[in-house]
Amino acid sequence: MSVRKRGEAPKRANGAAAPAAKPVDERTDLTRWRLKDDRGCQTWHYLETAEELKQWPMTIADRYFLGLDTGLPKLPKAKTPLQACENGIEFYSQLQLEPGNWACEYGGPMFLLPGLIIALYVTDNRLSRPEEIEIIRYIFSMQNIGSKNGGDGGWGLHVEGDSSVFGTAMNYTTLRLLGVEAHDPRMEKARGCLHNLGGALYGPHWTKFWLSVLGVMEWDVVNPVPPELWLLPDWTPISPWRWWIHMRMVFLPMSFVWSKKWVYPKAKTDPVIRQLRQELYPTPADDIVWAHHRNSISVMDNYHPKSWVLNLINVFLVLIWIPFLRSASLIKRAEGWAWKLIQIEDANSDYADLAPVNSPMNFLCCFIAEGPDAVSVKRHRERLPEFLWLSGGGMMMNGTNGVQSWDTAFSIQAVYGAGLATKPKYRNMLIHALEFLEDQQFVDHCVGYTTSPTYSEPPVAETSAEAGYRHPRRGAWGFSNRLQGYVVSDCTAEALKAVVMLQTLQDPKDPSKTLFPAVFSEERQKWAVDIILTMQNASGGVSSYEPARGSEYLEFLNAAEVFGRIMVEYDYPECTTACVTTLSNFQHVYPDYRAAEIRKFITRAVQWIRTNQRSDGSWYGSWGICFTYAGMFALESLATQGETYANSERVQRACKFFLDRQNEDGGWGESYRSCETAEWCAHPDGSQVVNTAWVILALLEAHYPHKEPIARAIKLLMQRQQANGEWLQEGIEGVFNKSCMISYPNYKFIFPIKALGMYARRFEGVEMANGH
Ligand code: LAN
Repeated sequence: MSVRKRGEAPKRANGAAAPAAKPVDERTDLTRWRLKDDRGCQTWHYLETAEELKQWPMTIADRYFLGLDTGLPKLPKAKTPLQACENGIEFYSQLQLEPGNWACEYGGPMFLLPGLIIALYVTDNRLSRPEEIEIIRYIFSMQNIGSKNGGDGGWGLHVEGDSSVFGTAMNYTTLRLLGVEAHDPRMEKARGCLHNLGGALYGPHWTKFWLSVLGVMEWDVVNPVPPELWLLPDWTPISPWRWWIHMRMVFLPMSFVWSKKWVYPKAKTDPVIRQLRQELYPTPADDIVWAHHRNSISVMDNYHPKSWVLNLINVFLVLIWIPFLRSASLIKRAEGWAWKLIQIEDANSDYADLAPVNSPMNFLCCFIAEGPDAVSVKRHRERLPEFLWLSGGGMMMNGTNGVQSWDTAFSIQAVYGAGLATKPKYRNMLIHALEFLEDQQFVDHCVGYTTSPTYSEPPVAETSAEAGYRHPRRGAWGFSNRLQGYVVSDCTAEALKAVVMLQTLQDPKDPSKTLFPAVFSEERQKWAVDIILTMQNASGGVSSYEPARGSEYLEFLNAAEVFGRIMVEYDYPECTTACVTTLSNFQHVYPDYRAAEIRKFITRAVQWIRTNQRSDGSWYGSWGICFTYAGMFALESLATQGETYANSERVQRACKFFLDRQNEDGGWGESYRSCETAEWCAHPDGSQVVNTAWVILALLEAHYPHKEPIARAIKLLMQRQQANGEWLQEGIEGVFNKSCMISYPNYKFIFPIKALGMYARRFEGVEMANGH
């Protein structure tokens, strides 16, 4: 990937000298882009020369991701659900990448690119020009224009959201930093929208943070982010190590930069920054009393208003703590410890970091602490592009550095669940996927863990400062890849489940043999189980990255305004089910390993699932939209205990919840508003393939006895399938923090494939090839 320092040719002195070509209308030649997947590290490359193009041909997957014609043939029309399932696999298998994983765009949030572009800008770095051109194109393609969300010209928190100050101020700024002119009609429209919302001053905390770094705002406008909190003894109930991992890992670098009050050194002279100071506010920036606007926030951004407790704390910090008590020595100690923790995070992930919010921030911290030429800065700069993803609509920033392990585990499970894993045709694909998972399991401990007082074998959930507060990780999987290195409970469980499924599959011709190579040793499967066993909360439920470490009362300190339920870990039916079903499968294979603990884990977890059901029969989903997603998982958990429609009032209620909401056409469609409001909201576009597949799977798990409603839903999946076996993209599928949506494009393959195959086995007498 070519890296150009700002100021180098072609000359674009920060917008002072306008670029020769109009950047807004530029686009690159999509046929020159290639996705490189190096053991799960994914980057997009633009090939400049004919020679390069010859050396590196385009793959079907490249073409698919870029929205170009894949040239894949029409398949014989599916007459049965099983044939539709196989046609789906036929298409989907073409998207498997060289190392054995699946990939996809993972966009949705509209606040990620701005952090990256601002961090690069203030450190005098640039992306390559083709990347910049495609980013500009993407941001414009996500603008609310025409019929999109009222067409007011702004951007929302996420791609489908209504315009907010966060979305609009940040994306407007990004476009300007990338060279788009203020008089571009789309920018004028965006400014109008921003001013109507009150201007950038009415943005949430993260807007104020980044714009202060850029020198477009002044630090007085930012509510305090004191790194001193990291000095609190670990036993205090509000210590940051107890917060949800994403919040503490964003708070960490943010507190370092806030404490330094660091500002882009050229802010005063850079014409674009001076212009932005005029463009982002309805009144001239020089007249603004910044300190008066710490709490200014537009209604469109105020999803989770700050609590009175937090407001009080902020008053104390601003009026008393900062001016009178925050001594120089304390500041030094706090910044020093925060810096140490930042270095641990960088070391543990080879500078990839947890997510695309903290990664650019850590990059900036390294720049501030060690200067532009430091190894840390260079390595960050090299790894940041792993968050970028190119689609037909331009270049976005993914919500993580990929979906590698997660989608690959689910893909294996889909083929297995469809009863087709023994088919010779799919063998290579599955072996490849299995090998990928093998390569991605974490086999090393975190920095400082083995020498910490909390080290234990098998591991326990305890953590300590010496371990960088990390949860033990050896044997686990993350959501993306091995280098990122963060344990996720359900990613570990779903990956292990896929491994156990394949490695125990009997050869149909000779049942004394297994069909797949034993890529995983028994020991490495047991490591994964050891990790899962550390994940359970006192409630019996399971959270995402760690068991809950703090009380829900910490939500009083939620300062982000735009998200809900972010301060601590919660119990999730999705994560809980993944662990229950995996442990239960594992126990069948290794009945003696930690047997009593596994049984206890499962019993308590399923009990939690039962208590988490709402009176209308549903479960609220936190990571997919929404009741359709969680219901599928919860019913799978209950099924492991033999609790089904025939014997459980609870399961009957759950089925009724879904059947009451089935559309005329046989499908289900659920809007992301369900996540925001915690009430069922029908999708405005009607039935969605992914929601429909989830409900089919839920009803199948429930052993719902009547074929008719499920058959109608299956028909919808078959009707929506294209001649080449694919399904087309519909509404967004995923969510986090209640308010932000994120896309899972492979779900439209994974879940219909699984649903069609399972249905065929259940209702159409298709023999189960899995040896069940
Ligand atoms: C993800 C993506 C995957 C997701 C599942 C595995 C599906 C879930 O079951 C557990 C939680 C997890 C791992 C998850 C947590 C939050 C993430 C990392 C994301 C939704 C992807 C993006 C999001 C992250 C917080 C985005 C950065 C934004 C901040 C507010 C810091």
